[in-house]
Amino acid sequence: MLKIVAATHNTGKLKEIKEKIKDYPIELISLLDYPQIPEIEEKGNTFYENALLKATAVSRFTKLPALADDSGLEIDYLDGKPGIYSARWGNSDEERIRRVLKALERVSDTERTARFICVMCLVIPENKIFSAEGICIGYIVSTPQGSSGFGYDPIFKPKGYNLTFSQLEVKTKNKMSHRARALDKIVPLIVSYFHLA
Ligand code: ITT
Repeated sequence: MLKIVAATHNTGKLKEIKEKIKDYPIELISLLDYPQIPEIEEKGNTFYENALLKATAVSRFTKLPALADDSGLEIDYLDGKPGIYSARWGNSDEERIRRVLKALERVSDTERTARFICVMCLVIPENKIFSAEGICIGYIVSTPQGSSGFGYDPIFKPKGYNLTFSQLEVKTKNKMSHRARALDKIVPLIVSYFHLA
């Protein structure tokens, strides 16, 4: 059994990652199992830099392969904001959503285009780094809809669906979300490197 630490406290991300690796002999633990790990400052300028920072810090601390996810929402009308600042856009999901909707008040449907980006990075201590990016395009609705998922899910409709991430079935989001796409690239690299299949 391969033990990997997910370098995250975000239970929404964890669920989605677990679902994608469930058929492999991987035990996924997370920062919730290491309350003593100091807060990692996300001081990078890109999703990749922040994912690498998180995975490197956690692999050093735990001496285990560490998988980090840095992700966020880029809104065209806001010149790509909140982007890498998506988690810091407010103190709770509700506050972050309110701030986005306020910034898009009276903005027409055609100008509400956005994309979710996810960069996943696996650091194997003193050995190797794997990374992968996934993007999901769509637009921001004007009122939150649905109750599943996490973060900005209630206000994001992926292109080609007339439902928000929060209204879609969990398994549908996990087929085409930014995170699903990044995982679909990085999981085979992990499986092959550790001979898991
Ligand atoms: P960790 O750093 O502990 O992994 P975090 O929530 O702080 O958790 P990020 O720094 O990567 O994660 O910030 C990502 C932000 O983008 C955060 O506010 C998420 O809620 C949001 N986000 C990322 N993926 C999302 C998704 O699939 N659905 C909704 N919101 C998402």
